[in-house]
Amino acid sequence: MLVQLARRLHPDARITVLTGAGVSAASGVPTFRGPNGLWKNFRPESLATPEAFHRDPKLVWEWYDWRRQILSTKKPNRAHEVLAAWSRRYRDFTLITQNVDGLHERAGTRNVIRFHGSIWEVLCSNNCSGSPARWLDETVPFPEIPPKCPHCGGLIRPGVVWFGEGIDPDVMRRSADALDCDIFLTVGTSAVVYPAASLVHEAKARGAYTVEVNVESTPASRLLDLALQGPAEEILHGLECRITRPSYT
Ligand code: BJW
Repeated sequence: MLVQLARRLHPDARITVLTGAGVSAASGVPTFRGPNGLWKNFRPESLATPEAFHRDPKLVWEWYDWRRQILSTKKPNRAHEVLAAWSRRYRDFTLITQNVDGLHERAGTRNVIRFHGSIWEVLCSNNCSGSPARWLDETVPFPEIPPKCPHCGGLIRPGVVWFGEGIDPDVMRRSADALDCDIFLTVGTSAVVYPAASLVHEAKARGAYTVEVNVESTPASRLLDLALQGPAEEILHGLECRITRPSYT
């Protein structure tokens, strides 16, 4: 299987990869769903919606501040490294990530589309005229929760996409462009959150060879051309060995 897939990943191949929380699992970042997932102990509607933020910004910020503290101690793993190497090697490579953790960027990946934003960016919830649309703030932990806008003194919010919020139109357009590819890999995502979950199906409809890498099967598995079951950090490493050393067994 990996040998045949490695052959498809030839130097002129147009490659698009969609990643989810499973890609960062080996770095020690909790996933959302599953036995040890974040939603096991926290209800999404209490924490990851605009209504939750409006109702209790302190609670929501405590959760994000806690996750930022965890993330600040984590490093990219072998899955991030392989994808970063591909982004430098292939002329036509796009990485669409649902992850907000910034680990793809820290691994040196080029052409990353952050589908659900970044936990390291913030924006003024008043949309005040004195502040940029969004800005980087890597303060860990925040000295005051909820943190305030340095310009208007109102609340700032995490630069992520919550349930019920639309995907940034420019992000949507760039992602749609990347669906015209030869190979579309979906890696470490439960494939249940839309519209991200529809991307692989659209890529297949446009003619891409579609591959899933996941430790378990998902609603997408049986609809794709190839489903590889196993940890992303191991499967992508094995694939990279076969691409760079064709005699590798
Ligand atoms: C491994 C591994 C290893 C573990 N190796 N694998 C159509 C149908 C039904 C519902 C909807 C629909 N369209 C829209 C909706 C509503 C909603 C939605 O999808 N709900 C479903 C859950 C039912 N979608 C939205 O609300 C979206 N907005 C929208 O559609 O707006 C419409 C609109 C238009 C115009 C104006 C206004 C509105 C927004 C969705 C935003 C999602 N946000 C979150 C939080 C981000 C911020 C934060 O981090 O706090 O994004 S939720 C959470 O889920 C996060 C993730 O990016 C996302 C996906 O999760 P992911 O990455 O798949 O993680 P897990 O944990 O689910 O899965 C991990 C996987 O890894 C598992 O499969 C493991 O097996 C695997 N794994 N170790 C390989 N080592």
